[in-house]
Amino acid sequence: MIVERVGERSEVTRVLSQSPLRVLTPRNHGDAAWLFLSSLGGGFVGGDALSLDVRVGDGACCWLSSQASSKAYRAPAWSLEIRAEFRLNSIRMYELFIANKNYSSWSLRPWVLMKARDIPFTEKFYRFAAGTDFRSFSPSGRVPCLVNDGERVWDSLAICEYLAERHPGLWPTDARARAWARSASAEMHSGFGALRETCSMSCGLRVKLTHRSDGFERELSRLNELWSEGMTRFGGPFLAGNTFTIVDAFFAPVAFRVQTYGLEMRGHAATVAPTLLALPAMKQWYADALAEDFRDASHEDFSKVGTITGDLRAPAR
Ligand SMILES: N[C@@H](CCC(=O)N[C@@H](CS)C(=O)NCC(=O)O)C(=O)O
Repeated sequence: MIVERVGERSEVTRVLSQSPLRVLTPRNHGDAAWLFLSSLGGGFVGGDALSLDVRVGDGACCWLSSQASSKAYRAPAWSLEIRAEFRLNSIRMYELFIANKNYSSWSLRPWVLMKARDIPFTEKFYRFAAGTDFRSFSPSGRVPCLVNDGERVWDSLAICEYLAERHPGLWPTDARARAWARSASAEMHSGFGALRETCSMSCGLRVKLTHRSDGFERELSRLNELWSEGMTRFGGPFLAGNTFTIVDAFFAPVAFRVQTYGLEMRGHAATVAPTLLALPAMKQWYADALAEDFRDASHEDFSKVGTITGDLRAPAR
């Protein structure tokens, strides 16, 4: 059983039990997580032996008990053995490896998800620069990469899915909204190539586009359609309802692109980028991006797509 601090609360982030033992985790009004031991046989009796491994992370607390109906029955001839190992503050923080906030759209996805949903992590920042080998920490040689207790997870989609298994509610709880959110995130992950190529993320720049391909126009219109659909079907203010979920994290880099390139978003789709940009987590990313006084030449050439009309970043050193 693993209990971790998530925002103001303690949450059970992993529980595995071997039949006939079951562990129930009802929601609780306070901030401790509740864990109730239960057995299919209706209670614990002499001769039963339980072995428990409980890990409680930094700042988290839990209540561990048995259900009233699963109490230990008196059996004088046999003893009931419960071996429990509690490891307190033993959970290491997630480490999230990312690159330049001004440019790294893929890094932004898990970063903003974890910030907006109060999942604590240590940021490991690496600059794009000749000689920086991302393979020293990421198997694909790309960012983002998440490290948890020695386990490495790379690719923004895999990272968000990994987090969703451990922190309830990162995908929408409503099944229809969840199916839509998964489809829209997958479409963003594997599609929108022309939009990505024409409008590479550069948070601090303002660019007037002069070259817009047919593919780009088609994708911009698809983006309008997709965002409008999310807003009208699930009622906003976020893409799949009233909570910031993984689908919003997937489109967070697009919100910066809308701002940089002045992309035309119409009707219900027009509220999405301003809502995302107003989030404290997005404001923090933006401020950090603007403060970067280092550049990567391969991300600075806009001559094929338009003209730079503004640069709000700290001067390059
Ligand atoms: N599909 C990957 C793409 C990751 C990716 O391309 N990251 C870029 C930075 S935004 C990178 O690490 N580039 C370094 C390189 O290509 O050497 C994901 O979703 O995480």
